[in-house]
Amino acid sequence: MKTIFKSVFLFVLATTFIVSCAPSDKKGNKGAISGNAAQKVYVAPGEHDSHYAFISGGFSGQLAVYGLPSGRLFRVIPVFSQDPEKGYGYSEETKPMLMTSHGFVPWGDSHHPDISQTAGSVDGRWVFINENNTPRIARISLKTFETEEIIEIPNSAGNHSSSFVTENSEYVVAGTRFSVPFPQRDMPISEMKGNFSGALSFLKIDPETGHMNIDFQIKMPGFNYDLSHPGRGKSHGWFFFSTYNTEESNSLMEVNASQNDKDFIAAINWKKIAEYVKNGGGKRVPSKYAHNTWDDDAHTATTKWGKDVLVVEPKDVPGAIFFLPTAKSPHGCDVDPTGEYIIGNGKLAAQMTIHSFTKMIKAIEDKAFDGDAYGIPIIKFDAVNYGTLNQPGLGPLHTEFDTRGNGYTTFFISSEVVKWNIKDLKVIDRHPVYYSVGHLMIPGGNSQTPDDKYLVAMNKITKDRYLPTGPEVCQSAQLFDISGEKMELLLDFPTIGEPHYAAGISADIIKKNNPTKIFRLEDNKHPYGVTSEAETKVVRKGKEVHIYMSMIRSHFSPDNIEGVKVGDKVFFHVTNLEQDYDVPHGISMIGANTSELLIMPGRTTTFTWEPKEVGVWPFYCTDFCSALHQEMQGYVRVSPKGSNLPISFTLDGDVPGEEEE
Ligand code: RUQ
Ligand code: CUA
Repeated sequence: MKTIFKSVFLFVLATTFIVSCAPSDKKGNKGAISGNAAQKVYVAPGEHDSHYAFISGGFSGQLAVYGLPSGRLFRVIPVFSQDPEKGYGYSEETKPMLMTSHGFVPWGDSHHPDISQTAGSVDGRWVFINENNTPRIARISLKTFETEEIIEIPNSAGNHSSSFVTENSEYVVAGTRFSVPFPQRDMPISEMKGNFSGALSFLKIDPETGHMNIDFQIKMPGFNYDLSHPGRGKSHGWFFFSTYNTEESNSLMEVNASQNDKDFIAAINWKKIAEYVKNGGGKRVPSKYAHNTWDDDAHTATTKWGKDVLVVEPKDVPGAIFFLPTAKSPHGCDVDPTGEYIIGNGKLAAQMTIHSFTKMIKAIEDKAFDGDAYGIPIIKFDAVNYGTLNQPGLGPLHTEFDTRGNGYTTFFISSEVVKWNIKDLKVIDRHPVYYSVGHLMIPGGNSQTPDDKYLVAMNKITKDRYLPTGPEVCQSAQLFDISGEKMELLLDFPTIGEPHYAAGISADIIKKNNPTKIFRLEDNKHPYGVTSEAETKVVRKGKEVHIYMSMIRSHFSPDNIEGVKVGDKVFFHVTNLEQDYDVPHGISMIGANTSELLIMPGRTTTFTWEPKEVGVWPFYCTDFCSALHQEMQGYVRVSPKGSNLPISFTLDGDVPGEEEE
């Protein structure tokens, strides 16, 4: 009996998926584009897009920057994965960014970018993004478009319900998707139930620098914590996390974690817990984690090790944590701009659950509870539920909002975006997407003030939408104009990796942040930096050879180096003496087991080279920087191991910095 149920269930899931990808294509594929769509996305040569979209790369581990409405890709910001294009994770300076308690981890799975907020609106200072696999949160500066900080989340696994930011950037959160032994220990997997925990971590953000610190971790029951969003406006001070696998099963999850008709949204009064912690509550538990920060003056990252975290047991803070019953294995957990409605998208349910914050507060006052789970009160469904949206589509995942009281929800299985009115729970419009949409994004859609002209749907499957490129076609985004009653499809554009989520903002806000354009050499605080060619030199320290090199259009100094031997470890510390933005130079060395370096103006960056063979080996600039870029090159002479040829270095036959005779 059990096996029959299982196979029927799997069959239903499999068929709905196939259906989702095929026939909806015919309709609306071409016809959906109205006559002036091209005009609406056309950004004339030399003109700027009106919005930035920061789209996560999923399994690429990075964050890509696009313009809206053009859909043009401007930059891929390396975050959790090595990037040979920029030397990120290869240069000695950036390697510490990828350090974790498991050692150097060269890859990550980036999911949900969220822009910092001030007074309930996106402020364009930083983007936060979570890493799912080896739990981490990164902070990217929108002044430099570079990753400035990565902090590891201990006692956690599959950091999925992350990295969402409260309305004044007080906190950014991380919630574990997989429950695990807390602290980790050797135990039978079959004894999971009741013995694993789910850590929900609250990281404080420094309002000036953006620096993150783990303020506290809540040790929740061993469910899966899938997604989360902060309360806002009237519900500011609360955070909501969707859960699934309240069954606490550990195998064949597609069946065993889909038994309960309702799972929960966990409502967390973080203000109350922060207060409790401030007054000495909680217990410090040993936990090792890496905290990597980038120093923009020394152009170098360093790793500090966290040794413990403050752990809060729910039972110790009564009145701070509640469960809201929500239809079957909810995925997305979204809060509307007013903060009143909390939406749980039960991906396996025929309905979406809309809870009311006002009702929730009243239910808590009235103690309208339906028992508890591990001591956490479960609020009666009717006491908290505002209503349900019945059969709006198949497989609801995520919801974003406009300022006119509408929600926009993605449906993975039926491949569509549905627009609905939150107050009267009526569907207003639906539009097919191509295909199998996951997230969607409205710029500022996570705030009190969505900038609601555009909507971007991010799709998992593209099939016939682009020229074929072998067994996989890129994933893609689709841009809609949502300013009218009906959604209007304007554009398809391909994305890097898997676009798990995005954050959007008006370009003016970021331009106002005045990205730095001049990089003064005096500001270079790198210990191996030089401020002029006269300071360049080569120094032997035992088997290490340190080259203090400079680069400027169109040569290196020094450019001829001798006295290096097989068995040496050569450090190229290379300073770009250009001071104007957009003038990087690159460098690469034949046979180096690392990437090239792309060095920004005013910066010093280091790579290492361990020559294996004697000879005269060239290096060159990898970025076409000037008319004489092809002349930007040099040689290193490598002598045998036992050679006693001393180190020497020249530029045009002279030692840099020494007076000519
Ligand atoms: S989760 S669809 Cu990280 Cu929905 Cu991607
Ligand atoms: Cu410097 Cu090419």
